[in-house]
Amino acid sequence: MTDTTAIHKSKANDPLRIAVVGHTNTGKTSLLRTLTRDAGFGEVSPRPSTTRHVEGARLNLGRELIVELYDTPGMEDAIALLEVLDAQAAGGGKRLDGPARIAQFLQSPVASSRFEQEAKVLRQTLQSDAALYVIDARDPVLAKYRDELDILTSCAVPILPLLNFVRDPRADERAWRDALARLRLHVLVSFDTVAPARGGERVLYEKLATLLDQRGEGLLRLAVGHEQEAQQRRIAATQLVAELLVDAAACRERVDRADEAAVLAEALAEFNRRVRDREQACVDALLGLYRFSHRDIEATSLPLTEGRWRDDLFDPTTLTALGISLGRGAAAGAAAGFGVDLMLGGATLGAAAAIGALLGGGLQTARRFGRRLGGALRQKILGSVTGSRFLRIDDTILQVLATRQLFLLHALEGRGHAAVAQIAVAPEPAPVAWKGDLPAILRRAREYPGWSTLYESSNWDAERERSVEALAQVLQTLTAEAGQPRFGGRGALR
Ligand SMILES: Nc1nc2c(ncn2[C@@H]2O[C@H](COP(=O)(O)OP(=O)(O)OP(=O)(O)O)[C@@H](O)[C@H]2O)c(=O)[nH]1
Ligand SMILES: [Mg+2]
Repeated sequence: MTDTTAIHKSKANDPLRIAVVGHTNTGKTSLLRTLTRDAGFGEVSPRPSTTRHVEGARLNLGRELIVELYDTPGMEDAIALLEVLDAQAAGGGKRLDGPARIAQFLQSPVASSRFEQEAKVLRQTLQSDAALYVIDARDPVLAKYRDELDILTSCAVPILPLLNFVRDPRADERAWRDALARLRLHVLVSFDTVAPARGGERVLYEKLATLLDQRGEGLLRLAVGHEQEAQQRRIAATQLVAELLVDAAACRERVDRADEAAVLAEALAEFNRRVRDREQACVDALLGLYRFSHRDIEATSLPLTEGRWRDDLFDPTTLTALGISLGRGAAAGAAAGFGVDLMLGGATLGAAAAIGALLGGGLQTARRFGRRLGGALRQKILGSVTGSRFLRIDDTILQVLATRQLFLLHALEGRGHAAVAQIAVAPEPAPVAWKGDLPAILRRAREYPGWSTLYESSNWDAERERSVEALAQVLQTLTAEAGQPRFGGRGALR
């Protein structure tokens, strides 16, 4: 008899044990990263044989441990191993079934020498309730894969082949499906670990559950639970963006002695800094919510440098890249780095943002733009008007804020934790959060400066909460669909 006492199968109430196995470099560790939403799990690299030991990770539903996933080293020489297994079976003089053959191999000297890596994989597979066999779908169907599957099926645990890299144009899903069917593996799943399809995780767990029959019940609950978590995450994310937009739209800062250019310029600079910091806070919160970090964003295209948004929220090239055209006045303001409306005596000036240019660009710019704006307006701006003056964020900048956050949100939604390429927020074609006038909710926010947290004097009320909620709901419909968001299209903000 073969000694199988070292093999401990899980019991009915234990968490399920799933071994993640396959040829080297097919994305096994990457799969664990994505399923656990932990970008720090294990080591991932384009080099073969990166994972050298079995490493476990847990999938919980609340506090309940449902699944233990085991990452394993890649199998490297299945053809030679199969020869050894066949020779051992022939030499033993007894007809052994699959698991007994594997157990016999595990006790032989080669299992701790030449085939040490493969032995770790097989030991873990024997101890598991099922195995996910990860395939690089770009690879042609070669004999080595057939031999690997031949050996793995000998362990007598259900095997679910998982086609990885399916988003790559070289992936040949059809060829793999045919080849696997010939090996009597008819249930398989396509799952790109770097950019999993929405709902892909659910399909994976459901298919695995069918192979596990009654023991699959926990997986079905896990699938539902994780989808609910994803939905809650999306709601929380759109609330973060809605909060930012209401904060920014409502913000209005009174400027005393505004007729002094230097004072106003200083106030404008401070205002811009607060808007940028507020946007940064939203980015940080979104990254945290999705369990990503600043390393996941390309510093050049998403205007982030060293973990901070670069100071180009008000930069005309940012606006142009996002497909947002500026009115002449706003463009002039933006050119000088001030996307801010100045309200004089409570009324917004049409070309108000140009004031930023007048004041921020120094006397020379002031003269240049002042001439362009005409004498009367120039007079008005440069100090002959009495009464209150307020700074507030330009409509165009609000649109940029919304577009950037929605784009980031969309990228985070579709990103697996195995992804190594950074998010490049240089949308092509450029999405815009809305077309034309400011949406009604934000227009309304404009009327309630106390709703903003940009300056200390916040005065929140139930109406603000309702506005944030309503805005978040619109944002949810914009982000609910998979694929490229069309922010300006149907369902866009009005
Ligand atoms: N584009 C893309 N790259 C992927 C995908 N999955 C894995 N990779 C990359 O493929 C390489 C190998 O990934 P790993 O997760 O280390 O593969 P592994 O199977 O654990 O490798 P070993 O531990 O060496 O057996 C890494 O460079 C990954 O970033 C995918 O779905 N798409
Ligand atoms: Mg690995």
